[in-house]
Order: sequence, then C-alpha cells, then structure tokens
Amino acid sequence: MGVVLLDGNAVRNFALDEAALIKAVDPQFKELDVNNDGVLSRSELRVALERLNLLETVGGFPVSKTPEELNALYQSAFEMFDMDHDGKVDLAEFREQLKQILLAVADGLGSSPMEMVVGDDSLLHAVVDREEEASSKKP
Ligand SMILES: [Ca+2]
Ligand SMILES: [Ca+2]
Repeated sequence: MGVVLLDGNAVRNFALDEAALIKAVDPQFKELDVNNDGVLSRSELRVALERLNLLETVGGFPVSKTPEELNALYQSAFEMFDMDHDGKVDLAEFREQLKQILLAVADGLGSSPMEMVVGDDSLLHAVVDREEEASSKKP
C-alpha cells in the first residue's frame, strides 16, 4: 500500500493507452480466474472488484455498507461487466469495463491531483507506474 498523487489526466491517459491497459489488466484477469476456465464467474469477479478497490473510488461509495447492500452492489457490477449476458465475464469484457471505470474515475478526479491510497496490485498503481515511466522519458 502507498499514498500516491493522481489526477484525472493521468488516469485517462492510462485508460486510453491500450497497451498499458492490457499489460496491467491481463495478468490480473489470469490471476483472478482461479479455476482457469478463461472467464470470470460471479465470485471471481467479486474478488476482483474487492481487490481493485475501484467501486469505492468510482461512486464515492461509503466504505461501511451492510452485507445486503454490498451484495446488491456486486450484483449490479457483474451485470455491467457481463455485456453479452452469458453469465460470465471474458477477457474482452473485463478490459472494456475496467477502461470505462477508469474513464469514470478520471472524470471524477478532474484536473486537480488527489491523494489516493492504492494497493501494490491495484490498477491505480499501474497508472502511477505509467506516469513515472512517461515522465522519466521526457528530456
Ligand atoms: Ca473462472
Ligand atoms: Ca459475458
């Protein structure tokens, strides 16, 4: 865990950089697909969302939720990820929805940098890494 300074532009640049996004998202997907069937089930996606810590970030959801509220939240998140409604989330759906979530995060952040606590394997951490890489390449 660490505290990083992020603004909406950094997050948006990352979301629109397909190569960077895939590099960060694909390993997560493989890791989350614990039974290795190439898709994420409801429970696998739930673990993903809990780990990525994105739902809280996006909606400004209060951290303290009842289990029922959380279930409803993850239920609707699954419906959102499962774009073709076949009851599973495949890699393409996972990538696309994370991109949309990141763009929503970017909109929420705007242009003023905000301090965020991110886990080492959080997607936002990949945003920071990409920013650092980009700025170190500047002359
Ligand atoms: Ca699976
Ligand atoms: Ca699907």
